[in-house]
Order: sequence, then C-alpha cells, then structure tokens
Amino acid sequence: MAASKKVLTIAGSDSLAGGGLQADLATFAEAGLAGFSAITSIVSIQPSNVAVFPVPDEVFDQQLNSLFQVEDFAAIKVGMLTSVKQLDRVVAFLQDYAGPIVVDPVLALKEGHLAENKALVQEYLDRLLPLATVTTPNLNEGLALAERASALAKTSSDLAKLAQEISERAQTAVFLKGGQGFVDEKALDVLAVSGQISYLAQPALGEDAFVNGAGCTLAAAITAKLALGENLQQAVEQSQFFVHQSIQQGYRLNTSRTDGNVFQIGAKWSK
Ligand code: PXL
Repeated sequence: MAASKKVLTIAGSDSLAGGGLQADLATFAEAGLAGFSAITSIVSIQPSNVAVFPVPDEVFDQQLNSLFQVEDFAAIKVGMLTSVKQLDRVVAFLQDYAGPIVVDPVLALKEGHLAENKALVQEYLDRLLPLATVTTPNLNEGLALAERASALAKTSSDLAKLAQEISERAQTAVFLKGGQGFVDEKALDVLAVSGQISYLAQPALGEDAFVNGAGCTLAAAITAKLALGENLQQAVEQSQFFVHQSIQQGYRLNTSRTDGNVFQIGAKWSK
C-alpha cells in the first residue's frame, strides 16, 4: 500500500469528543489519511457552561516546533484559536506552507464568545484568512467576520451576500454554513469563490439529530478531500454529504440527553 498522506489539525481538545481535534482526527482516519495535531486549548463542556483552557504559549510553540520535523503535509486545518498570540504563531507556522489550508473560525461556540475578542476577529480578517484556501464560518461567525451586529434575513440571497462580503474582506473563498430555517430553502450552505456563488442545499435534519461536532467534521472533511487532490467545489460537496452521513450514524452520550455526537467512521463520501 502506498504511504499515507499526512494532514495536520491545529485545534482545541473536546473531552466529550463531539468537536475539536477528536472529530478532526477521526475524519482524517476515515479518509485514509495520517492525522497530526497541535493543541491550542482544552475545552470542557458541562451541562451549564463551556470552559476553554488555552494551553500555555510555550506548550503551543513546542508543539508547532516539533511539527517542523514532518515533511509534506498534504493539507492543514486550523480550528479553535484562543488569542491573538496563538493566531500570530499559526500565521508564522503557515508562512512558507504552499498546500491547502482550511480555517474554521471558531468564534461562536453554541455557548462561548470568542467573537467578543475584537482584536482576534481583526487578526483573522487581516492575517490568517488571506492565507486560507477556504474558511468555513457558521452564520454567527459569519456575522462576526462581517462585523455586522444584526441577524440575517434568512433568505438564500442574503446568505450569499454575507459570504461574498467576507470573501472580499478576507481575500479567501468562503463556505458559509447557513443551517436550517430559510424562507426559500429548508437548509442551506453557500460557497463564495472569487465572486462566484454556489448554493448547496442540505438535506433537512430532524429536531433531535446528533449534530455535536458537525462543524469541525465538515472543515476536517474539506481538508481531507483537498489533501486527496479534489478541487474546492468537489471537496465541499463531498464533505457536506459526508457530514450528513456522519450525523445519520451519530450516537447519544447518555440516555437522558436528546443530543449526541456525529460518528465519522464508515460514513460515505458520496452516493
Ligand atoms: O464546534 C466548535 C468547537 C471547536 N473546537 C473545540 C470545541 C468545539 C465545540 O465544542 O470543543 C475544541
């Protein structure tokens, strides 16, 4: 068998394993890739709050330094960053990297508010996103990146406008996760690349779908597909399908919860 391609995620750890690097590494493994990781933060999700513990700067630096020993990453994903300092280190690490870079701007956790760090948002826009092949904000993150305070009218054209605005501002392709509840589509994502918009309608999900980790899995899947040589359009289409399959085969954490985690292993990438 040919040597596996190598991919890297720079991300937080989620002890409940829905999102974060746990989802990324599972997705990479499912795609047949060798996954590496640099941990930015340790996240602990409790019933009433989400605590984010950034790793000390020295610990983060040492991980990035150790990764310079690895040659030829086929793609790199960037997930949760907790400070401008971490973002600066990541920008320096990526400076001479020529392969695909996927940035999931984790600014609006269901529970947390990294988007309130305005300096961090500016650094994403000015320094990190211009290095990315594509960025994958959800709707709230999209509003933060567009520096818009007000909620979006949920029509497909408003979603497209928002994606386009971020794409121009940050000089990168944008895959904006619209989610459910659109006036003219049940569930919708859009891809904005150099002024071109593609609409990607999502299959609708039930209310009690197991979606924890869907966002991280989507960005990791795009990273994997770009590593394997797909173009961006194919990578996002296959990844959207893959995430839906991973939700279908998701699992509950315990019997008193109605939500649960996506499960990537064995999920299909296309029909
Ligand atoms: O899904 C966003 C996310 C990203 N990274 C980490 C997380 C989460 C959500 O909980 O824990 C580490």
